[in-house]
Amino acid sequence: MARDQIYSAPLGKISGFAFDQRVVDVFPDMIQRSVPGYESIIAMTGTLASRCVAPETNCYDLGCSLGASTLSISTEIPDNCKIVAVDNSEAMLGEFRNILDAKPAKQEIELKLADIRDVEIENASLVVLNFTLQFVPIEDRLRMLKNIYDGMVEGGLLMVSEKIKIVDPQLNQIFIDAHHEFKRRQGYSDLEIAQKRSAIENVLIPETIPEHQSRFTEAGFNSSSIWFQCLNFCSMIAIK
Ligand code: GEK
Repeated sequence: MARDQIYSAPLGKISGFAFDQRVVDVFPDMIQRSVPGYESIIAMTGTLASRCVAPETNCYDLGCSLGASTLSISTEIPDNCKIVAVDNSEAMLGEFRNILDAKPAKQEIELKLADIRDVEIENASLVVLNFTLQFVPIEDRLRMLKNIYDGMVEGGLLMVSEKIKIVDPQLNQIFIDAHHEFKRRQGYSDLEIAQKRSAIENVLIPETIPEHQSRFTEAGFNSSSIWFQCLNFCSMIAIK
C-alpha cells in the first residue's frame, strides 16, 4: 500500500483538499492512519448489512471512494441485491473499477459518477454515508437525508460515520489534541498534521451528535443510535 506523504514537505500555499489522483494513490493508507476505528467501522458495515439488507433490495454506498464499504457489504448480502456506489471523483471511481475488475463481486455493482446530493434512491434497505456527509455543505444536508429517506423501504437502515464536533468546547479541544496525537503515533509529522489540517479546514465541516440526531428526526427517521465512537469520530445508524 503506497504511503501517504502528500503533506510531508513544506508547501508555500496550501490549497483546499481534493480527491484527486494523488490522493487516490495513497487513499487506503491515508484513511487508515487518519481515522481512528476506520477498519472496525468498515468491517461492522458488512455485519450490520447482514442483519438488515432484504433480498431484492438496493444498497447505496454514497461517497464510496475505493469501495471499502461496498466490498464489506457485498460479502454479507444476498446475490439478488444490487449495490449502487456513488462518488463525484473520477479518479476514485476509476480505481474502484480496477479493483472490481480484478475481483468481481457476486452482486451487480453499479458505479455512478455523480454528486450524492442528486442521486435517486430507490428500494433501499441500506444507505451508507461513511465519512462523506461531512463534505456536503451544511445547508444541503437535510434535503439530501430527506431524499434518502424517501427512497428507503420501511425498516431500512441509514449508516452515517463522521468526524464530529463535541458540544463542550473543552472536551472538543481534548479530543482534537488526542486525534493529532493518534496521527503522530501513526507516523505523521507535526508538519503533515498542520498542513493537512489547513487543507481540509473549509472542506470538511463537522457537526455535533445532537445536530446529526435532530436532522435524522427531521428527515423522518423513526429512531437513531450511536454504535461507535472513538475520540471525535463517530458512527450512527438511523431506522426508517
Ligand atoms: C470509505 N466511504 O472508504 N458527491 C459525491 N461524492 C462526494 C461528494 C459529493 N458531493 N463529496 C465528497 N465525495 C469511504 C470514504 S472519503 C472520506 C469516503 C475521507 C466523496 C469524495 O470524492 C471521497 O471519495 C469521499 O466522498 C469521502 O469508507 O476521505 O475522509
